[in-house]
Amino acid sequence: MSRSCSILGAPIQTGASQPGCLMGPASLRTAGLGKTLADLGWSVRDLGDLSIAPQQAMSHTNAAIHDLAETRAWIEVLASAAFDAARDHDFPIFMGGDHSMAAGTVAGLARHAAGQGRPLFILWLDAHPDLHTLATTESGNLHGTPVAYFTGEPGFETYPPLSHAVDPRNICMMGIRSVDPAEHELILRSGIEVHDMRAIDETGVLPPLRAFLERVRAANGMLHLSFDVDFLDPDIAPAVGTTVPGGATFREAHLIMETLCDSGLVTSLDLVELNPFLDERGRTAKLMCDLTASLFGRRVLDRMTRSY
Ligand code: EXY
Ligand code: MN
Ligand code: MN
Ligand code: MN
Repeated sequence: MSRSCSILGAPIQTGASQPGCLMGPASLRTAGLGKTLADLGWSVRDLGDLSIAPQQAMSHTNAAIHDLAETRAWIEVLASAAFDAARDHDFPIFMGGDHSMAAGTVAGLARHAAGQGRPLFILWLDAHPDLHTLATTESGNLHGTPVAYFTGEPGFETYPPLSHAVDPRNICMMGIRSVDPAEHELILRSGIEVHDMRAIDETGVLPPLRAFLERVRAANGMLHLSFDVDFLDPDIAPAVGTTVPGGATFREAHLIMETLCDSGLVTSLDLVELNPFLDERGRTAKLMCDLTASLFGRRVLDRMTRSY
């Protein structure tokens, strides 16, 4: 019996500075994400796109913050939808939309994992740690805050109350290369495992990834992969509003996804920050679909032996 996965769109862009992420789910569907996974033998349920009602503006003492009411509404809707999707499917996939959506998806997944009596681990592939609180963000772009929120940092009174926080020691970040001072301070005291690009240059992606996966396995953990397009080098993935030079290569990214697949430990996925308005004939969307295919079992040799 094939394993079931679901794809669910979250066309949110209020957390970002550059509009366009709201077209992310449509672009991933156009790039053939559902069919790609079905061709690999998965039963795929497309759950459509989430939406929120119009919101009354909410102010905050940090005047830089914008779209707080919309972000709060999205987090609420996403936390509930993620909990349901994790309950009903083996492998829920959440298509963004900017990375503020992970405040909702991870909150819902943490509640689901707690119900299963299992810890939730997070692999965060990103150029940024997204570790600002509402007090420390200087840009006011709330896609820079999800990790601080779902690890239970204080200062998120205007966000939905968190039912289960993620233990920061269960978070591994890879690809980091743009960190603000307040985020650096939080990294140092939180226990989050951070492998920035300098460390990846020195060790390669496999040693830290394998060590983290052994921790997940030993704890009988559930593992959520939150994949920000800007983890990748902008030369291969230009369709994102927060590009940072010196990102992961095509092969580093596929090796991570293939290793995750071989581990059998990943239980959910965010694909976030894809901005089709910045794409070049859909090549970033196609790359994200191909990387997801590597996570779901596609291998070059298999493809070569399969008759087309
Ligand atoms: N740290 C910067 C800020 O807070 O605005 C940049 C955040 C980029 C966040 C993107 C989703 O990864
Ligand atoms: Mn489940
Ligand atoms: Mn991010
Ligand atoms: Mn990022």
